[in-house]
Amino acid sequence: MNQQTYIMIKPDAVRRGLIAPILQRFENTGLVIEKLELATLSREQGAANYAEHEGKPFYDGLIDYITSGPVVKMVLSGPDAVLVCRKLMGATNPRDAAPGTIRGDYGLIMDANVVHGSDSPESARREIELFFGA
Ligand SMILES: Nc1nc2c(ncn2[C@@H]2O[C@H](COP(=O)(O)OP(=O)(O)OP(=O)(O)O)[C@@H](O)[C@H]2O)c(=O)[nH]1
Ligand SMILES: [Mg+2]
Repeated sequence: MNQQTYIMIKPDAVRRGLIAPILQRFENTGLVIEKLELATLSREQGAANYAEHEGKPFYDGLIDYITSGPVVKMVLSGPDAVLVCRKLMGATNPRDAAPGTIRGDYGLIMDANVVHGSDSPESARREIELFFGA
């Protein structure tokens, strides 16, 4: 099923100069990059993206981190784009992410796990509207 997903290269990866190799991984799949923009998230945008985690012990640190510097925001599209990107990214904790996945190859710790990707088509719609408008 052709669908869109929202992907973000997180601040730690941008700081480390990893935009190009990470973009390459997504392009290698054959998914189409529909939108691409460098920006620093406001605290409101960070909070909206991670609303499901409000109140958890790691929440404040998560918002500090995601707003700590520029991110690369993207919309990718293609067959099963949400699932394809989640598989390519690997497990949330880079320690558990398989080699060959983006988090497995470029990440070390849960608090700075390199990339964000929508976890369902519904999340994708919400996040694309949040970050790129309707
Ligand atoms: N320190 C800590 N951070 C967590 C924990 N659970 C989630 N996080 C952070 O919160 C982010 C969002 O969590 P989830 O949405 O459950 O994981 P995810 O969908 O793989 O990650 P995102 O693509 O960033 O949304 C993760 O990427 C982690 O950085 C936790 O138990 N401890
Ligand atoms: Mg998530």
